[in-house]
Amino acid sequence: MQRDNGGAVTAEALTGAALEAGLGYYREMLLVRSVEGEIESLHRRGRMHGSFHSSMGQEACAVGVCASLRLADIVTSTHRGHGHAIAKGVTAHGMIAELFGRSTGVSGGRGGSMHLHQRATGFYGENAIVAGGLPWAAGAAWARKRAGTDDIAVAFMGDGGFAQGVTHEVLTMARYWESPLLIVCENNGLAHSMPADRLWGDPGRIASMVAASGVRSEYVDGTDVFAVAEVARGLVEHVRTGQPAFLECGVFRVRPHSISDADYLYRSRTAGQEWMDAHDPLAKLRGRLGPEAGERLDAIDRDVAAEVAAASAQAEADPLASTSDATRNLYTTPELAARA
Ligand SMILES: Cc1ncc(C[n+]2csc(CCOP(=O)(O)OP(=O)(O)O)c2C)c(N)n1
Ligand SMILES: [Mg+2]
Repeated sequence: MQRDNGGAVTAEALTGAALEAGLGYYREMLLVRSVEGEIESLHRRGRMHGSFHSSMGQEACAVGVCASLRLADIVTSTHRGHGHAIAKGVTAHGMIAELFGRSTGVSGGRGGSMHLHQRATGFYGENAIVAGGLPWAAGAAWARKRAGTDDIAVAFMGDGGFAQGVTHEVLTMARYWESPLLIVCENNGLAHSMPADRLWGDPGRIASMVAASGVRSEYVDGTDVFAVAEVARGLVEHVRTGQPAFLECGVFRVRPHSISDADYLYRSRTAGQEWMDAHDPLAKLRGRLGPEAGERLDAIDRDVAAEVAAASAQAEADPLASTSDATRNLYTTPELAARA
């Protein structure tokens, strides 16, 4: 959900505009949860293949950050990017069809789960290289500044990405060039099996390391969508003035690293469920919106379930991407294109 008004929402008042914003966040977060739930189910039933990294537990971060973005702003993502894509505007059908390898997928069925992108929504792509989206976003941010716009680029990354050299190069260049780049680090407590606290200490420490480098940096509870939206709005405003910023969101990886990962080898089998019982961002938001919103929330539940079911059925029935198109849209130069 993107709001061109910058999302005038406060954490306290849950009437009027704040209530409407909360219902919007709820719908978007539920759509992420439901699309990923459908993908998981399709995998379990042997109908969908390939890898899949669930972002369950991290929905409020994607939705809260993208609430302050415009269509013209761009987002780059990670291997765990379905939530970012949906929050930036990719539809349930476009995503599920993409993972089915259908020609109607947002990337024509050629991107799959970890390389889907959609230029029209400004979702400039997931990728499987840890922190690989940062230099893309840094280049896009600088290009936008040079073009004289106040559009910005947002790069999502994981806590593991902070150990990558490229992250520090990007921070240095973005500060030096005064690039409109917001880096959002989803600290979900693990980089595969490496606990984040062993590398970085308490949540908030990554943000404080970045702050020490001179880049404006904040930490927020990534399970509270109102808090994320509010902090992100401030940072986005700052970035639009032509400065980089950094946001660390404290979240949790509820599911195994990927659908085929044996996470019980390095943490308890019940860790995800226990965390959800106490901190589920959707349940938290539902509670916050209060019993008066109950009927509207139930209607959203029904709408989203119907939307995802229809999207999935349509996607599965759609035509497969054609193998004869396999060499289309590959990297080229004007010179090579002229010779082809
Ligand atoms: C450069 C690089 N190194 C290692 C890997 C293998 N790998 C894939 S995901 C991952 C963990 C990433 O952790 P984090 O950045 O915290 O993201 P999360 O999976 O927690 O969302 C690793 C090490 C990779 N894909 N790329
Ligand atoms: Mg992580």
